Amino acid sequence: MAERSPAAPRCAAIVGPYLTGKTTLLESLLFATGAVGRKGSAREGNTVGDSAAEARARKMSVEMSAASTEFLGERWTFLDCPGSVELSQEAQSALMAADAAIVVCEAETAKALMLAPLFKFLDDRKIPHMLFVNKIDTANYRVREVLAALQTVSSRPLVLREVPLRSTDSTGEEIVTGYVDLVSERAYGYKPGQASELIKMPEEVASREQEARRELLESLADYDDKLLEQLLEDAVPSKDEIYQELSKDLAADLIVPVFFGSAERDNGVRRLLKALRHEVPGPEATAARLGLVAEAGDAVAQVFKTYHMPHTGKLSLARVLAGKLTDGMALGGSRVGGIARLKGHEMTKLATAGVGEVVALARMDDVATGRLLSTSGKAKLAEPWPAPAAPLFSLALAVENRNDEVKLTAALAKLSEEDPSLSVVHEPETHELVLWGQGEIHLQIAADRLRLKYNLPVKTNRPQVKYKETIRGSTNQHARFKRQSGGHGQFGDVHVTIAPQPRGDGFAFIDEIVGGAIPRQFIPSVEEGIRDYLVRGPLGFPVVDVAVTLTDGQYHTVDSSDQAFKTAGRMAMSEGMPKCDPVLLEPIHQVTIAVPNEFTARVHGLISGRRGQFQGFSAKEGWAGWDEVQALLPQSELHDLIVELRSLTLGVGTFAWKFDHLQELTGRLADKIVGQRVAVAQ
Ligand SMILES: Nc1nc2c(ncn2[C@@H]2O[C@H](COP(=O)(O)OP(=O)(O)O)[C@@H](O)[C@H]2O)c(=O)[nH]1
Ligand SMILES: [Mg+2]
Repeated sequence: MAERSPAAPRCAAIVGPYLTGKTTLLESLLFATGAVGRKGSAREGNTVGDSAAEARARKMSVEMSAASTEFLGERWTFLDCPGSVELSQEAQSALMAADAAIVVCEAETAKALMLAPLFKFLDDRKIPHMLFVNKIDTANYRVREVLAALQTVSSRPLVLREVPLRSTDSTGEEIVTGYVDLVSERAYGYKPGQASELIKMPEEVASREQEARRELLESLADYDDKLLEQLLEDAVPSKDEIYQELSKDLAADLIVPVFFGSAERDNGVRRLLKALRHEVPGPEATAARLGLVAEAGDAVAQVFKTYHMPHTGKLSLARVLAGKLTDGMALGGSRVGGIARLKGHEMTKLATAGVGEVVALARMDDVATGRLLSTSGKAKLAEPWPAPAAPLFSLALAVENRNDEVKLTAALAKLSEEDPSLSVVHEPETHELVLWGQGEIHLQIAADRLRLKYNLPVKTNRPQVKYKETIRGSTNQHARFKRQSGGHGQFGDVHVTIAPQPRGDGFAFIDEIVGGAIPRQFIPSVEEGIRDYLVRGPLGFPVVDVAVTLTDGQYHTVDSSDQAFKTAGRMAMSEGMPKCDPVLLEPIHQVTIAVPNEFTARVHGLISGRRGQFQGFSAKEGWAGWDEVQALLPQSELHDLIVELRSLTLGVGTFAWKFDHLQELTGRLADKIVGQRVAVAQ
């Protein structure tokens, strides 16, 4: 290929399911490019990608990690993303900022479905991506079988860029020992920890190589008439032409080139690097993909991740999409208080950062993830930023030391700034601080952070369900509050009728006092006393849907007061309510469960097993082969729904929910809930 001037800094996100070897691949990419002298390993927990204490503690990636390196004179930033479905928001943010994605998967067929949501995101947003089939050293399936399985979940054709060379090892197992590059038609033998060596093409692979090359060219010809004509005439396109087609089709997300190798053994990694170098589009193409509109001369940076570091404070990770950033400049209304390039937790200060760079901007206090910063303040992206994932799982948090409550609130604000799929709610009814997120692991990582980063050990509990209670019967109740203590006494006397209201109508207070049986000015106090009572009814829960009519009463010119009538109102309720056949109300949510349709029948079982009411299902719009099941489910059954749903569906099933109505709950379950409530109160 012709010599070219160095390209602008580029950025690739490393994404894919959990444990496929992404962090190991990053380590191998850094090693191959000389950014690290000695490779860390995921098993030993000393990789660049997993340098956070929480990652080390859990032996898994817990957040996006950026590492910058140089390959053949060109700058690259790799974004190692966590693979857990519970942390997919991180990957989405990284993909927005990257020029391309390296999708890492294992040489497996059974788990292909796990890639469906990721491919969908990439294709919906036309993000260039290549596939790296990792762990080829221990593969149980052939690359072709893996591709066939993965093709069922990718809307774009997966196109092999290389074919494996195999031989039999000493134990009689067939292993992959190298590859043939389908464009250059050169064969390479793997060498552990080193670049592969050029070898003579083994004769027995020649026909397979020819066939695979033909398939590659045919895939490319689907998007290029000139190439199609050439193929029909049996002409052979030049290598340069093929490389150009590959770059063009990758940039437009028309095809997904497929590579394989072993990140752990550094096999196939330099091949991947070369493909990145030659085929991945630059930051201008990414700005165009995102629909950047900026004024001439504007410096523009997209913030795609926020970190709060113990010593450096807030860092906003940003991709420069236009112009040049300078330390100290005003950008999007904030002053840039430092620019640094990252390699995991290692930072290198820069005075400026040009187009394509991925840098951490320090002390941009008012800047949040997703913000597009520009000097003019007017730059815009047409592409919408991914919405924060809706909450699916929650835990109530309590600090072990009560004095730490203020610190906890501040730390949680930082955590949810770092991770928009995490949110915090103060529940006034239950007095709980509830942390919402994407699953059990997600929230445990948050708890780890509180402990390790903020020195705030917390206890986590299943949050209380917001039960309510109401009544099914009515009663007339008289109550008199009278106290004679020395000079000034207290006197209030009320007659009320307590009756149920239709579901959802709430509380009503009706004043039917005529002829001044209770003077006007005391009536609001009666209502206040009644409302006070409603906070906790006879079953121990907030009371709803009750009408109280004040029908009659008496007063005393000297001894009556606001306080006396308030107490009388309250007394009338606590004496009258237990006679009105109280009943527990449980919140019922409207739930929409989304799953690949092979699991729809099982979702039925899941709903009935959780006291749910199946309402119907339909094809999920825009998701080929997926269904959406509608159901009504009690809130108490929603707590770990996502856990069971994921275990049924290889992790891809999800749901959306919203409160629908309150429903009477009687019988053993109700007795148990009330019993527990009474026990807590005593
Ligand atoms: N056999 C084999 N194991 C690998 C390879 N790459 C990674 N692993 C192992 O797979 C596990 C998960 O690796 P990691 O990089 O943390 O995966 P991630 O969750 O995708 O970041 C670790 O135990 C690695 O040692 C590989 O190429 N071959
Ligand atoms: Mg990882």
